[in-house]
Amino acid sequence: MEEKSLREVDPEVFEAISKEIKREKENLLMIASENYASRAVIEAHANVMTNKYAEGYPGERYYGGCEYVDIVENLAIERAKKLFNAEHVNVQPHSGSQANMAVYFSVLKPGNLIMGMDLAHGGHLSHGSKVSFSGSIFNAIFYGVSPDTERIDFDQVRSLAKEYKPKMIVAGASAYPRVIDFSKFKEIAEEVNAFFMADIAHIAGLIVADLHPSPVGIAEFVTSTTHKTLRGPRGGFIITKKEYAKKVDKAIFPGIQGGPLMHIIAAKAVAFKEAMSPEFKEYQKQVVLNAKVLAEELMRYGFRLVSGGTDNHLMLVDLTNKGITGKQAEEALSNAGIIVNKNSIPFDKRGPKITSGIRIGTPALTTRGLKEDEMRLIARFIKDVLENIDSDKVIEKVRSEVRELCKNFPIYTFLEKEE
Ligand code: DSN
Repeated sequence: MEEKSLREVDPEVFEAISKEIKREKENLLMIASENYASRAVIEAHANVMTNKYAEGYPGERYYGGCEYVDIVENLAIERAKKLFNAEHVNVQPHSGSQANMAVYFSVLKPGNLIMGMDLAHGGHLSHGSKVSFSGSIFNAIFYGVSPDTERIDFDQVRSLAKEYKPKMIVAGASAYPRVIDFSKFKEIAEEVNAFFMADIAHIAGLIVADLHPSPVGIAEFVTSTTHKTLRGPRGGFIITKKEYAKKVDKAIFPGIQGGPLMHIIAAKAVAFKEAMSPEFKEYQKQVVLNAKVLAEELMRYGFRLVSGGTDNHLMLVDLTNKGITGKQAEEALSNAGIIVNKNSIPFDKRGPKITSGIRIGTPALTTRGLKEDEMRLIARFIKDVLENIDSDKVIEKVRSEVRELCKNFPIYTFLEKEE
């Protein structure tokens, strides 16, 4: 076999990857669910374990030659168990949605009722939305936030649970800036004899650093991704109590997945190791502090934040009083080198393709080393752009300030020779 480099074999893909590296270096990545995986994590999943079929679990595979992939899967499992104080972990889900799918299939039957957080109030597609498998295979009802506090309305959670008796209650969100009270959810689940699943994809890193209460030991099932605040490779995992271990493992394989992605599992093992370090805890503290400072500065500039602030790594900005839509804001900020996503706000009058808000997160910028002073500067950039979205001059000025700031916080220097 000829061993040519990617650049030689496929210059188009090589160039797109090179441009993506440059984009990640030269912009302020503020999408709350994104991060910069470490060099070790990147190296761990760009390797020959992508070649290996390993259907089954360590020690019980359907293929020969699994001795080394067993090592990495066992490392990933043991590290995740230690990190989250878990009885059982499955590290094979290809994504957060597949982790959720496996949990549903492990104890529910098609047509059973699940109750999750309304997507329009910050929930997730895979928590019962009609347009996802979760809402087409299962039936779903939704709770949301209260209009006054914009925090989860537990009176509504309880009354819906009592009226409809869901088989499973799902907590977890992709656009909720406040602490989630998992114990309260569990209390309600017990009252109606429902399973309780907590999806911690967004806040897993905060949980590891004790900056958010953990649902492990409370919920029967905890699902997560590895690439958000946890800063690992793109993928998912499931934590469960011992009594559901077999059911969950079977639901993943052979239930919904075939061969696990062993190169990704190797990178998950590395990410879990990194998450055990004291530096990781310091990093998470800074993520939360940065979000707090950014939120305060934005409010000082007259932006309205959903629920009046943030407890975690993200905030939702309601742009109604600024007379612009989320779509306009996303585009203008992107032109200035600030990457966020338009996002519905609770009770949004606009549809999901336009929206009245944007979601902003601090995990990736904190990985780059940005701290409170830079958050104040970025709040000013955001204000300048959003108050002048039709001014190319203002956007160009902010764009050059963003470039300067990015230059002062280099990232992925080990990839420079690849560009
Ligand atoms: N799409 C992810 C997010 O941005 O939060 C959730 O899957």
